[in-house]
Amino acid sequence: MKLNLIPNRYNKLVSFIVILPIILLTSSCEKADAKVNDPSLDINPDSLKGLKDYYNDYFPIGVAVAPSSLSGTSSVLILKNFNSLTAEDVMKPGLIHPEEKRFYWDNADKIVNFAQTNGLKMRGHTLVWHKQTPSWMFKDAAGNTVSKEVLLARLKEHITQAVTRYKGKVYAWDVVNEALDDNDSKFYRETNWYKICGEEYIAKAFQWAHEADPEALLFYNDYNTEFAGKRDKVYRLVKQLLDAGVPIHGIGLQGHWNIVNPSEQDLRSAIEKYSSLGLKIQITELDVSVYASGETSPTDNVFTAEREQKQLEKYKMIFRVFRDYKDVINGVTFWNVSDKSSWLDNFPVRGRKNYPLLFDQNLKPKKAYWEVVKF
Ligand code: HAH
Repeated sequence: MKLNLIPNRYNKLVSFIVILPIILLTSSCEKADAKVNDPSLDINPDSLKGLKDYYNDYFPIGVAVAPSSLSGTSSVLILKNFNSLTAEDVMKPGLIHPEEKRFYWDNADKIVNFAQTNGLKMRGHTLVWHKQTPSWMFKDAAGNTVSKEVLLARLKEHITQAVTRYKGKVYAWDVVNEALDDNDSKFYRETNWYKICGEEYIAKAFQWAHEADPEALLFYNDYNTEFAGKRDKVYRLVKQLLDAGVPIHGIGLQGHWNIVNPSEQDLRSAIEKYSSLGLKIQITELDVSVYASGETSPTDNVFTAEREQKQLEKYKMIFRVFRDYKDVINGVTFWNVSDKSSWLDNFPVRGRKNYPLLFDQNLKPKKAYWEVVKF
């Protein structure tokens, strides 16, 4: 009996020592396997790469930011995924030039300095626009509309100051934003710029930007550039400028798209038409709204599985097309960092939550992200 007891106990001990680690090992392997298959978890070797790394051989990937995005977790996400920055607002005329003799650079400087310190490219947005432009520009001291001469002189001063300050730091400028009308029956948008100066302000803006920094790439930037009406106008405007010898180097397609538009065909034909001018193309303000353009009052703000699927397919298609045209596309910039906050939360419907980007509200890559990097 005694003799039997010892081996029996010994056997149990041996099986405990041998089997327990095997059980532990197998279960931890299963966990590790599950992690490898789940792309959102950090153990995935792919997740060491950011968006910019997947697109290293294609084009820089940028993001529009506010100075407040440049700290905390959002700055970590930015540095991992993006290699170009645009100021969402703080370089716009209304923000850097609040009064005739006063410039305010602090916020713009913060973004430019962050780009410099971390080796990111920097785009400038924007020198001439009809929105977020200070009203003093168009008025004299008595409140009357200024003459063409006065307005052009003010525009020259604005452009010269901004472009000179960031010379060698901002590699590309959206010189003129949205100067063309949405309506097919009109060509130029009837802004204060147009009403006071006529079309001349456009060519002059490019000329003054070029004089201030001859190395900077100068863009005309607009939205709806894939629809036949706006597309043909943008083509005509840019061709006219080129024919007149105006220093313009690229066309910025804003890329404020949605789950329905643009179609692949419209996107391809726009890129082909613009690139036939011999210019570079950048996608300057990309996002894909989860609402179709006419959809102004959905019953809830939920990012449904159906919207998620449509968005993912749209993102997959547009990046496939971008890759096909990598020889002419030399930049793709997203308009905002993550679904935590986007200008589309308040446009075109104020307070309607949107989910237009590749990172969710917790700054994690969405399913659409994994489609964009899978090629
Ligand atoms: C863009 N306009 C602007 O270029 C950008 O500066 C701004 O921050 C957001 C969007 C797009 C647009 C709009 O503002 C109004 C109507 C249609 C399109």
